[in-house]
Amino acid sequence: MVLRAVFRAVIMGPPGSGKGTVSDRITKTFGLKHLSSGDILRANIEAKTELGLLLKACIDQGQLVPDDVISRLILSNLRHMQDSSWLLDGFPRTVAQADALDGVYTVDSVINLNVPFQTIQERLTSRWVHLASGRVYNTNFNPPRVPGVDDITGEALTQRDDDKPDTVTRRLKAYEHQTQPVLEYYRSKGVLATFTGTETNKIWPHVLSFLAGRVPPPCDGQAAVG
Ligand code: G5P
Ligand code: MG
Repeated sequence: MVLRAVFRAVIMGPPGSGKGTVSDRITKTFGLKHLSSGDILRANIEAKTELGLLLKACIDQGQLVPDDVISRLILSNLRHMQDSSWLLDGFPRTVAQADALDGVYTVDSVINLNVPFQTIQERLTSRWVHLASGRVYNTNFNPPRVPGVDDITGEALTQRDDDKPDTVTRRLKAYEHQTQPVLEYYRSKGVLATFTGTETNKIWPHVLSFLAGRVPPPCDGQAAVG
């Protein structure tokens, strides 16, 4: 197989399936740049930008934001990463968004985390996040060293407004109706790789060996497979 200089990947899966958690392991191991649509939207809400104020209600209700808005936002961020390998988390999540991405970039691999819906609700009610960095904790799975405090910065952790049980149910519905068709889109292109399980630690070794044969080494040589 001929390795290209850059590798472009998408990570998909229902809310709470571990996209952020696995993305963190992938970026640390392979040196890919990570772009999370949810993190970008939450940063806009936190900074009270015009976009953030416009979209907050939609996100808090567990609905997807409009395709044209999110596609423009993500594609403009990707323009600054032209020469880097990247991993997109949370985008695309409709077929219209996948088409918008496909119009500009070829996606090499799509990692699909197939985690049962029953596993998810409990995970999200015990999730704590560091908003500025997107670092994710869980009081059962990967608790912070000090409760309520980010390990790296020492800043306060918060819970996401859209992690309330009713909102999680709406997010799962949106996933079922609007995002699952995107899996078929990528399956038909031959780039979909599905990893099924209920525990990230059991899924991760499979993702690791899948990517090990595909991701070219980073130019700065800082990250290593291990
Ligand atoms: P987001 O931010 O993209 P979701 O709903 O896709 O949000 P989410 O909630 O961020 O996904 P995740 O990243 O898949 O979940 O999961 P995670 O954070 O890594 O793990 C969840 C929790 O489980 C954490 O506490 C973690 O520590 C824990 N955990 C992980 N593995 C295990 C395990 O093995 N065991 C246990 N016990 N725990 C574990 O999107 C948010 C909103 O933004 C808008 C929408 O409104 C969306 O609802 N949005 C978009 N709208 C339109 N188009 C787009 N492209 C959009 N992107 C975002
Ligand atoms: Mg996430």
